[in-house]
Amino acid sequence: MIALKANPGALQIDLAQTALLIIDMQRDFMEPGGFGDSLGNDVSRLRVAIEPCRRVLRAARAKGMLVIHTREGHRPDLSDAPPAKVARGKPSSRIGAPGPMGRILVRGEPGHGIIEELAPLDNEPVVDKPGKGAFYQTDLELMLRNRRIANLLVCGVTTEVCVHTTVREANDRGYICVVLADCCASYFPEFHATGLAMIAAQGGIFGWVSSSDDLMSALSTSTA
Ligand code: TIU
Repeated sequence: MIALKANPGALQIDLAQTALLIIDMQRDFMEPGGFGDSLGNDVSRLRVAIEPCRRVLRAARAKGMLVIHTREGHRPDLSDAPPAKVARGKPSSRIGAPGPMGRILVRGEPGHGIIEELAPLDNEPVVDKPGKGAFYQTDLELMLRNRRIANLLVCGVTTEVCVHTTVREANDRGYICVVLADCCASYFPEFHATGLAMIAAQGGIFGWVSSSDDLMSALSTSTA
């Protein structure tokens, strides 16, 4: 068990029932020439989350926790990409269009891959998702159920889009979500701050918000 400082209140968490969920730390969102860039964003803004994520990932592996990575993207034939999603953005840089990291937001292309700093190990599941939420049209829930997971430590990008959507989906399914604030980032600092505030508001309407530092402190004094 660990005792974790969090907003709106401290939590007791059984690590055996806890997974680390790292959302979409892909080149497509974090490097120039990918999907995030094609939407007109300053992708350098997301890099602040890399080191905190790396620290948390290392700690989770050391504790033997289940680590699950997600990637947003589509089949090469785009059959799983809603036309309404593809139609948004400049025609020359839409989903499926060629870019410097391969076809934008397409599975198997260099841009779709998780950044090297957070590369999954062979024994860590990678969930490919066609939407913003990690539960939509994926087998994530089945994997969590099979492992008796009750709590999710959530990291990744972007705070108000894929992290938020996933936390909302998880919360409705009964999971206790703890979002690690400095392990998430947004192209819009104000959305990051407000997105986190929304999670913890109203007594934790969607979950809890903590930090990599608070997690490290809690892990260093864990009782099991
Ligand atoms: N655009 C944006 O902020 N995010 C996404 O499109 N996907 C994720 O957040 N992964």
